[in-house]
Amino acid sequence: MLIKTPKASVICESQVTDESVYNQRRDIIKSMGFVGASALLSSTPARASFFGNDDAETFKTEKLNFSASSKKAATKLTPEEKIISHNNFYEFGTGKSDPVENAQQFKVNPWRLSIEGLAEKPFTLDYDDLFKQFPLEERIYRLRCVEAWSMVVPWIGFSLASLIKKAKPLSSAKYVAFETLYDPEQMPGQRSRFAGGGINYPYIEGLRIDEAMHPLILLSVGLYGKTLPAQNGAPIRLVVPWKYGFKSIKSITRIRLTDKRPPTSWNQLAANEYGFYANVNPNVDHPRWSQASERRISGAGLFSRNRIDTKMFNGYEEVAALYQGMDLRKHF
Ligand SMILES: Nc1nc2c(c(=O)[nH]1)N[C@H]1C(S)=C(S)[C@@H](COP(=O)(O)O)O[C@H]1N2
Ligand SMILES: [Mo]
Repeated sequence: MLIKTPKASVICESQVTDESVYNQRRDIIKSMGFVGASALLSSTPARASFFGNDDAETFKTEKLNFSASSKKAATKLTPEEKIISHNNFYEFGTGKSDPVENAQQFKVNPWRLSIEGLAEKPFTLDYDDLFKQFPLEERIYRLRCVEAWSMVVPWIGFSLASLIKKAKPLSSAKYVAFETLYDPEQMPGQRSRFAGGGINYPYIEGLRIDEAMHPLILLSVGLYGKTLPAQNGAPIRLVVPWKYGFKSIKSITRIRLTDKRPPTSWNQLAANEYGFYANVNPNVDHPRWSQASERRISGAGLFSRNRIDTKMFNGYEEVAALYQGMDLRKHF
């Protein structure tokens, strides 16, 4: 009998998560400054890159022109080096530091994002359009992962509603389905069930159309004044601030208006753990852990007390009307 064993590099990707290694990387990033830090990390010999092509050009971010939002941040921003080095992006590995290490040769230009389905005027955006078709603004939003950590991020982007409106949805459009790039050549997590955490790729997500039209939702093309780093979902990703992080799908290629509720990746993987709605809700626990509090990832040390209470809808109460009359324990 042939027993398949995963490649050694795959095993260590998911195992090396202990704090000393984590801290060591933080120090490297600090000493390098942000630019070039990830390039260094991806060629660190202790951890073989999935790509093994260290001569290839590494991912670069560029300055963006945008208008700042009028609202000031109520909380301190999460430092940039944390936002770009503690990620979930299973296409590049299931460990928190896998994306920063494995995504540095990700090619995002040329890119095509289509908006299609039940619309009068479906259209496609190419890479340059992503930054030009709609005015860019900065919005400081909290991102709360279902794993009970959170960050405060200065995102840059435009509202999803403006993109959907431009396509002129038909009245039969009840839901919006989203899809991430499918490219196993570039995304090692898509090459095997093991490497990609069991998700059936491409990663997919969905929203009800009235949720999708809420002005809070951002299609983000940047953070901290620059285009998105690869590990944060370059060149364009969703940010739905009142829902758990897994709704905020990265590196989107397709947005489809539909009359049926679309399947979603995490719900397909474990329906009892990840619902379609995924609203941040301290009163509905994940079956394996509590959602009542969260660890705010901040500039403070790993051992500092930065656990805070989780707020309903992640604090964005203005969306409550969308769910009036719904049992949010049933529709979690
Ligand atoms: N395509 C894709 N999008 C994704 C994910 C993923 O694995 N693949 N992970 C999600 C999860 S679980 C979280 S918490 C956020 C993390 O976003 P960040 O890395 O920018 O903080 O991305 C979400 N979007
Ligand atoms: Mo998450």
